[in-house]
Amino acid sequence: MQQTWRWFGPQDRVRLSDVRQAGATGIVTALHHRRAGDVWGDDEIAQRQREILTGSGGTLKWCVVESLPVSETIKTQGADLQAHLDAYRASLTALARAGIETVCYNFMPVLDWTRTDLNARMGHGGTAMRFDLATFAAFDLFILARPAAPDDYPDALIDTARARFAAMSDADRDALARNIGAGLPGSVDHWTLDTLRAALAPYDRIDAAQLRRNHVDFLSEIVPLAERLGLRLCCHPDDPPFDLLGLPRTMSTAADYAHILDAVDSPAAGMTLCTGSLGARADNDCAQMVRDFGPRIHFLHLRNVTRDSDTVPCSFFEDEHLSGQTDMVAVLAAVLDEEARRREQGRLDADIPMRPDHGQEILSDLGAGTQPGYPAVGRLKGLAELRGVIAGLGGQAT
Ligand SMILES: [Mn+2]
Repeated sequence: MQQTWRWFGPQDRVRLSDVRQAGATGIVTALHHRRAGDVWGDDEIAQRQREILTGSGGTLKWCVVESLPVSETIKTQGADLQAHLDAYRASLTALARAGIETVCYNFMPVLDWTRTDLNARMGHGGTAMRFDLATFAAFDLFILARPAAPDDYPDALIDTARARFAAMSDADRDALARNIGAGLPGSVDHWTLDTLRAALAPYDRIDAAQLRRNHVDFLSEIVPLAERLGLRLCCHPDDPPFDLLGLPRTMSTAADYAHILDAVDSPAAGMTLCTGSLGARADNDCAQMVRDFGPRIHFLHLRNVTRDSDTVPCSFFEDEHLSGQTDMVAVLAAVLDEEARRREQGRLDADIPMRPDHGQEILSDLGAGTQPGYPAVGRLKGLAELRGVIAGLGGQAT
């Protein structure tokens, strides 16, 4: 496995010199200032590569793009679809020219990763991110006031959400709306209540089956080019892996991945296996997914969650990397088996890039103002633990 680290660009308070001390050897980043649908130009890609090389004393390079965002126009097949597909292809072509081979994306409608609390206090004194279903329902029912929301929750949960909402101050309500509307980490796209309502509207006519068709259509349009360019696309799972705000989510389970990867049967169309996202469902077995989808896994996000219950949906928090309900040792053992198979087959991508996906805020992270989920010390701790497990299993983390 190659140890990588997400870096949000020059404004990231975690410096490239910190990344080196953490022991990572590759950088995961994006042109975060670009909006979904923009073309990524050669100059801007080259500038970001130079920043990484210079800032790390020539030791780190940009090895995974996370993410090249898929626009709502593509997900909903709205007006200007062809222009958005052309832009996506142009960006892929420019990335390939720059020598970058792995491109992560996701196909979540409207909302990307979603948490209700970015700084939940843990017993050890640090903080972690949390998704609380009743608090989320309070947002949906009483802040966003989505007309169909009362049909989407059981009565008991609505009662809990009503009480939760009543107990919140105006500042609490604003903070909750901001947390949910935060958009992609580091992204310039943030939702207000009005823009969120407008973005939900096209999904009145898009159910899960239609969204899957749109995803297959998108891949059918870009995968032939990705094959020619030698690129590996990898789809990140839904986070959390269940429907939100009445929107279909269709990359939440092994069956969801099997559907897409079978429909577009190319090594250029693959999976970002995120144990943190998938682990928020009790019916997802992440180690089994590594065995099932191994050859198509192009990128690994290693993180752990602890769920409040085994129901779907459920509340959960982001636990320490080895402490949650996903058996991280079993996942890493399965990944090492897959890498050994690739070496036997002579595959050039035998070292799968992985990164500690999120970390709790501990020690000097507290108050440091880093991106939610992306503190320096908490991730360093996670990476060090993962590296230790890999070594214990007889594997190698490069
Ligand atoms: Mn992830």
